[in-house]
Amino acid sequence: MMLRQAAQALSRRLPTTARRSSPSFLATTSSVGIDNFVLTPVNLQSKRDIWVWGSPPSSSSSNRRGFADAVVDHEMTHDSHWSQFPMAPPDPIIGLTEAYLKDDFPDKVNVGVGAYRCDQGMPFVLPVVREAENELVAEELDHEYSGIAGCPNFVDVALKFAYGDDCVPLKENRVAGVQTLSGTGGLRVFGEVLHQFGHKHIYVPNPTWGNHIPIFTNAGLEVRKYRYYDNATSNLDFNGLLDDLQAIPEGSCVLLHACAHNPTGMDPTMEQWKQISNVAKERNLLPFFDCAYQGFASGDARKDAAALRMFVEDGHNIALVQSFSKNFGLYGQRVGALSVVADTPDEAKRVLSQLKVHIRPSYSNPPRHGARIVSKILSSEKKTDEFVEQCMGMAKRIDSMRIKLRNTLEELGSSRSWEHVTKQIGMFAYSGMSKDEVVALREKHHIYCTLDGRISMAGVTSKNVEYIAKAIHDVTEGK
Ligand code: KET
Repeated sequence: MMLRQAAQALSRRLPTTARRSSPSFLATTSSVGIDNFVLTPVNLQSKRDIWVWGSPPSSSSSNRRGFADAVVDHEMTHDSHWSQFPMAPPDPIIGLTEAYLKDDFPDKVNVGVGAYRCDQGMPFVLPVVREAENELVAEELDHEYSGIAGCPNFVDVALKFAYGDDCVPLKENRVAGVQTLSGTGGLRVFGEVLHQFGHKHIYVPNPTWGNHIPIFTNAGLEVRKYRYYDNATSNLDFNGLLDDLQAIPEGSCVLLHACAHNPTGMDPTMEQWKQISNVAKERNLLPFFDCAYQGFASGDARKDAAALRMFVEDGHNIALVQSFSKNFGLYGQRVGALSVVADTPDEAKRVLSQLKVHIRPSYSNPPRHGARIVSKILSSEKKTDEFVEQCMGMAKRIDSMRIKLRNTLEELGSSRSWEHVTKQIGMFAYSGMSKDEVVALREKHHIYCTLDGRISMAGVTSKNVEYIAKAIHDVTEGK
């Protein structure tokens, strides 16, 4: 019998008065037993009695504690198991959507989460995604479990999408790949596998996507930071970045944003990537690419993979997590992939086996529908071209909103420079607003963005851009 079940069974055997009434009553009760074990009350003075589970106690109370094989906390004054649960804070990104939905102000704006909206402010389904979906419905497919590693065709096309058709390790069958629960799930699986195979820490840029830190911490890794962005100049701190990478312990895993860095929107140039690749080589670092915005950086999904492709050409055995949330607009379908470049096909097989061993007790196998959609699109040249064009359309709309936001702020006579808004790429504008300004924006103007001043440009539209610019001007002017 499981310990907790046994404890509950024993608890039910106590007289109701003992379960519900004051600890002083319990002081008179002795041990009760089941299945040759006993559950004995100790620490009877406090409201919260501790029941010690194990072999029979001796008379002294210190020995009573000593014999314990395990300790079961039993709240005697409540029936609920959850009474000790404190309220957790809302998520810094998803929590904003929750707050936004509760706000009844008619002109409220959600520029928190990175989720694309069309110019009418509505969620957007790519026409090519709709088309693929309709075809899938007509095919009347079954809903059997997928394999632990997901849909093989999806993994195949997803890897080609990122690494390119000409990728040598792909051709040599030495890339281990699995379908994951989108980018987040892939990051978590690989974090846990790293930890299991001896990594104690992981290096992430400062700043980085907020969720990287709890993902890797919960995977058992210590999260350390390398310099990335200079707030004073609203630019990449490239010297700081290189210095920090040069100083970190050899063999460490370094997380890199493949393109459209979140939250800053500032990517290294290809020359700078080359220097990062060289340092990674010298220090034998493990480059781990998080690729969540392939298509949103340059507007061309193929070009946005240039940095990771260069690392592979340079001979790095990289790990890569891909998300299909933003570029394919499949947010809620949870479509992603995790892949690891190995030295040999045999090594790749062994890595794959470990990824699978890890996935099976976590969530068994990934969902099918979204992977089928991506698979259908990327297996067809025509549909892939349509996708590239439609993805480009999203990136262009975002770019036009960057220009409009910056121009409006300048027209309003802002004394700050907003040049970085148009220099940055991807979904976000890292505005440089302070926490107080962000809070004022929310409280006074019902505009929801993250506390670090990140604005999801994907939520800015022709209709709300002026309202947003005026509100930003209001909370920042004169400071
Ligand atoms: N990596 C990065 C860099 C990233 O910005 C996100 C999502 C993810 C991975 C994970 O996405 P997934 O849907 O699990 O594939 N970022 C946006 C959404 C979120 O916070 O969940 C965001 O920053 O708003």
